[in-house]
Amino acid sequence: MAPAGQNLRINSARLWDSLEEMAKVGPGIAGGCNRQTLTDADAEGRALFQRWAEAAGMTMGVDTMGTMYFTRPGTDPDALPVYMGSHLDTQPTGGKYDGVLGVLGALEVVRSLNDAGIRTKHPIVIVNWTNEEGARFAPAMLASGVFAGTIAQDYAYARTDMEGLRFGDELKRIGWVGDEVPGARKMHAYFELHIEQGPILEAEGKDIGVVTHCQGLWWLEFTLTGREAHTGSTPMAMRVNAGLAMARIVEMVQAVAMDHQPNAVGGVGQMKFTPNSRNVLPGKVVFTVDIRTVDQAKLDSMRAQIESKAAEICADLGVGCAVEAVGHFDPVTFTPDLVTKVRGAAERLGYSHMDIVSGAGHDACWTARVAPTTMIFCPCVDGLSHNEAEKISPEWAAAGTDVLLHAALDVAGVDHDLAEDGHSADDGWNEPFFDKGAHAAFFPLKGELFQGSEVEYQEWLRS
Ligand code: HGY
Ligand code: MN
Ligand code: MN
Repeated sequence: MAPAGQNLRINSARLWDSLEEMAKVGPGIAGGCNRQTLTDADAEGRALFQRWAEAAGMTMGVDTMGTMYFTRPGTDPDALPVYMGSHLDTQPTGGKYDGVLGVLGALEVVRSLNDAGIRTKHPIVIVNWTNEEGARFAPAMLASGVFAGTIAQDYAYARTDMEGLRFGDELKRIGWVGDEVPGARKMHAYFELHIEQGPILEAEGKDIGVVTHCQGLWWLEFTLTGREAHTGSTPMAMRVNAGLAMARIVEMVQAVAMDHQPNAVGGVGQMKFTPNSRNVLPGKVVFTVDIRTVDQAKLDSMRAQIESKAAEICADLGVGCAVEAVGHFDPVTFTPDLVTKVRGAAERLGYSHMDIVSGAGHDACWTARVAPTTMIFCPCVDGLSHNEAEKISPEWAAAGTDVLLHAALDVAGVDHDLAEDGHSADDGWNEPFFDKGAHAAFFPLKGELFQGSEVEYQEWLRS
């Protein structure tokens, strides 16, 4: 007989409805999303998710970085929880699925377990990490970095956006400063479902990416200092042109990345001219170079070459050059045992799959430092992401979430499948039962969870 719960599938229509509902919060201008971290839209998305998770019988905890944790009790209160999640914040011109699929896919797992009346030995916790994107406040994966102990919270709170607003002040303004110490929670395992954000799975015709590694990353913020001068009346020989230096550095970054092929990338996505007036040569140019590769030696070599060549370019032009690393993590190897669980779940479920390295960074890159961790990918159309036209299919979303469900069940342990007692979600049965161990009552088909003593539970039943 298949292990308990093995015939379970998530409710694909309900998952898709949740994705579409969340996408209405902080809409973009071209069909995607602009729900940047710590904005009012982010606050609205957090509140919506809290309502959904609490309706699924989960209880919320929040840490001082605003990261949200929702717990579904297990039957063994001493067992460390199995965590799963991702992020609800988006790029300014983001898609509907980057990060969101991982958070709402985890919710769908819990909803499906509730429907089926399945209790797990280990508790299950869903996580929404604050500021994964790093678009408004660098670096990316900020809250998970604080959780993993690799970024100091004071540093995080002091980060400012392009308008000079501080992370700590904005978190307070939207009312999501929690009381938990980041990292105090211990994880039995962490799973992150995410869209691939690249073209490989779709091109190979695969439903599931079994993620084995993630590229390492440097974000090098350059501040070039020129001399503000009239673009019309300043002779070419008299210019101290920070804009020209920036252009040469961008070209050089492209060349360095190409010299480190295969499997290395480099580019610039953000720059700021000051005073940014069309007829004034910039006095200051600030931009961030983003370089990535899964090979540690290459990552270090690219950084060293870019910094030394940039200094030469600026010296040639008499432009001041300062550089600060504002984001970094080394290449990540995910936990082989969990990778095997993901691969096994895909196989049992009959989904085509392939091993893959993540090009993008994820919160899992930091949790991998403190707990057994792995990721599950689903394809995305043309590999497009960080673009409002980001697209996945309901089938891909469902397949990835089914694999999340079964890989997590493999680790969390099915302690009791009420279906074995002849009950199922179809017969409308919703006889509650009280779990002495978990101190939790369970209303399987309503997804409600009462937590308290048996006496309180009896009173609750009579209420
Ligand atoms: O930059 C990244 O890879 C992620 O989207 N934050
Ligand atoms: Mn993401
Ligand atoms: Mn992203």
